[in-house]
Amino acid sequence: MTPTGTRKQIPSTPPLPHSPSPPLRIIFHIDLDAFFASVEEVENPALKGKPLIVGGAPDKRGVVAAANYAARAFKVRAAMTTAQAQRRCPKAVVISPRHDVYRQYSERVMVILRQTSPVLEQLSIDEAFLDMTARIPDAFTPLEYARQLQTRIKTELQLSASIGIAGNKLVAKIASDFDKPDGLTYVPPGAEAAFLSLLPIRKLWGVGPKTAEKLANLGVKTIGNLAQQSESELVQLFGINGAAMWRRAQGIDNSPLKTARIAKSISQETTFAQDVDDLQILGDTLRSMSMQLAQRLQKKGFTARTVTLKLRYSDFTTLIRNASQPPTNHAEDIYRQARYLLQTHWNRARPLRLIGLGVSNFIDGVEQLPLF
Ligand code: TTP
Ligand code: MG
Repeated sequence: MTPTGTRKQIPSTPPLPHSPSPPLRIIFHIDLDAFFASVEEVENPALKGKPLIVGGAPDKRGVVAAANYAARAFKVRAAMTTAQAQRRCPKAVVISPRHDVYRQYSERVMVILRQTSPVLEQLSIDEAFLDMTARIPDAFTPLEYARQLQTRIKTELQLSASIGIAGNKLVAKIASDFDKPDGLTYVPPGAEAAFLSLLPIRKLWGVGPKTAEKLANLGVKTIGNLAQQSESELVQLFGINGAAMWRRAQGIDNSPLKTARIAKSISQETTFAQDVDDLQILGDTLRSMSMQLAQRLQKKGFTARTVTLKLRYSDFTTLIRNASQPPTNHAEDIYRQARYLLQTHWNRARPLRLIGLGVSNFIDGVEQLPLF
């Protein structure tokens, strides 16, 4: 804790003398190893073990998105130009990114994670926090349970992941990066500050290159150095960020997981270049939208009960009408309802500037978001 004398000088952080200490949490941070490159290895096992770069073409000033660990041994890193990467590792195979494929693998990983805990915050395509508080069976330690999760991802998807386990998001994320690849790092309660102390300040959230330079001028290179600074001095130098930085350097972070609401409706709409009164054109548009909605439903593993049609006339008056049916994710069913709604509700004397189609009332839905 801060000495009382210094805390008084900090206008931006309210004093917390009597606030109860937050309950102990168990947070996992899972980050896949060399994700794009690892997916390419799964898709083509002949690549395994060879230096591999996923990135833009060198002659088109492309950059490295991911390099497997064999390529990293040659100091190939993400974000360097592919040309430079090839100079460092001439033997590396270079593959153009296939984002659709990576997204599919990512979704499969997230399904496993969501089965492990529904309290999930996805941070990027290959990483997520899981709140595991009260979700680890008594027979397991957090470390053993994380190892099981790691093994499951390996067995089911052939992907290797690193997991950090700690009492908060900040430390869990730094821990997952601590022993990559295939890492498993547990920071028990009370050990946060000691774990962080030897790491460079750049590992801390909110410490960018400029802040790091300013800190280095004060002789602050490690997180431990930062933790030893006086909070008030950091506030003088960095304002409110100084106080936040000081807290993080002690390993303190009470931020909750930002769990996304699962979308419970999906919709599409088209504004026509010119107003349309041709039933054929409207029908074709609805058919193509039905096919796309069905595909999106199938991808999410949902079926929907309700189809919603939106019509906007040239004077901008807008009509929204629903019809329900047994749950479906077939384009034909959606289209049939869409046609029925169009024929029932469209005043053919009035051309349309926009048509929209949506599906909602998902069969395993929890929460309904407004359509359109
Ligand atoms: P990261 O998790 O940062 O990197 P990584 O998974 O390749 O390697 P690590 O083992 O260190 O976790 O990013 C995940 C994916 O995001 C990465 O595989 C490719 C993509 N990505 C880019 O496209 N550009 C970038 O600059 C970075 C850093 C990542
Ligand atoms: Mg990764």
